[in-house]
Parts: sequence; C-alpha cells; structure tokens
Amino acid sequence: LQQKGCVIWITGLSGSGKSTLACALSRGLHSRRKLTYILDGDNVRHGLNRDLHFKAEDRAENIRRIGEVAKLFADAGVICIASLISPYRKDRDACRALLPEGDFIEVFMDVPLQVCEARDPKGLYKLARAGKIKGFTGIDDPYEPPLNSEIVLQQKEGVCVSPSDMAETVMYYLERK
Ligand code: GGZ
Repeated sequence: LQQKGCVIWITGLSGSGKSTLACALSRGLHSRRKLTYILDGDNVRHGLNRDLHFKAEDRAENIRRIGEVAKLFADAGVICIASLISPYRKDRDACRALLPEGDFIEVFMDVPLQVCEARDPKGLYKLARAGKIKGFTGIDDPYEPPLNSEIVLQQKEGVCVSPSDMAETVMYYLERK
C-alpha cells in the first residue's frame, strides 16, 4: 500500500452537505487509487453508537468513539473520512489531539442555517421548529464553528458549488501536503 493514512474530519450543520462531500471525496480518491473509509455519524449511530442519543454527553461520546476509530484507520494507512455534525469545538480538538500533527484535516462546511433549513432533506428542521425534536443543532442546540480548520467550504445563499468541486478542493490540499 503506497499511501499514508490520515483523518479528514468534516464538520457542519445537518443538511450542510457533509455526507455528500464524503461520498464525492471517497470516489475521487478511489479514482486516484487511494484507500478510504467513511465514518458517517448518522450511520455509525445505527451500530457502534446505537446506545447514544443527542444530549451533550452523548454527542461528546459519539465524537470521541468516531475519533478513536478514525485514528485506527489512519494507523492502518487508510484515508478515513469522518462526517458528523460534531458541534463542540472541545470534542473536535480532542480528536485532533489523537493524531500526529498534520494528520487531522478539519473541513468546515460553512453553510448558513437558513440554507440548511431551506434544504431540509429529511424534514428534521421542520420537526425541530415544531418542537417535535428537542435539542436540534442550530435550532435549540449550539453549533460552535471551527476557528482554525484546514479547509473552509463556503456555500452562500443562491450560489451552488458542486460536491465534486468541493472534493477537488480537498484533494488539492492533500496533494500539496
Ligand atoms: C442534530 C440530529 C438530531 C439532533 C437527529 N440534532 O442530517 P442528518 O440528520 O442525516 O444527520 C444528523 C444526524 C446527526 O448525527 P451526528 O452523529 O452527526 O451528530 S453529532 O456529531 O452531534 O453527535 C441528523 C440526525 O442525526 N439528528 N436528531 N437533535 N441532528
């Protein structure tokens, strides 16, 4: 295997495009003959993390476990793509601290709440606004935006950047390193 492992940590609100970017990035890296693995919060919550809910301690534990698993993949030489809201800075930084300097690449999906809410692909914002989901990130639970992420992908209202273009931005960063 001719590659070095690392963790690409995609953070952002629900509906900001984390999973879509993870898939596009994984596809792009495969076509460059790189081995990747996606750890998606929503999926991992069906298995390894099915005992966890959305209160702050549970999110912290969700993030911690995904960080530890991502580190194992990186140790094995895989480019591990973690996509989860990971709303708290402290928890993301703890995952960063598990890896050697430079091996944790944080990608911030900087998409305004209004845009995510307008997309509402699963109708969850609507439920949260109606009070049917409590503690929804961005509505009645906090999201702490990264201050020093390696990559910021901005999606302004009305301007659309394609997932493959976003994936290119990340791959360009990886190639330069
Ligand atoms: C935020 C929630 C919530 C609450 C369910 N708050 O966009 P989705 O639907 O498909 O992905 C979201 C997912 C969030 O799981 P994560 O593991 O990424 O979150 S965290 O990093 O904060 O632990 C969303 C859905 O679960 N979802 N309830 N209350 N998102």
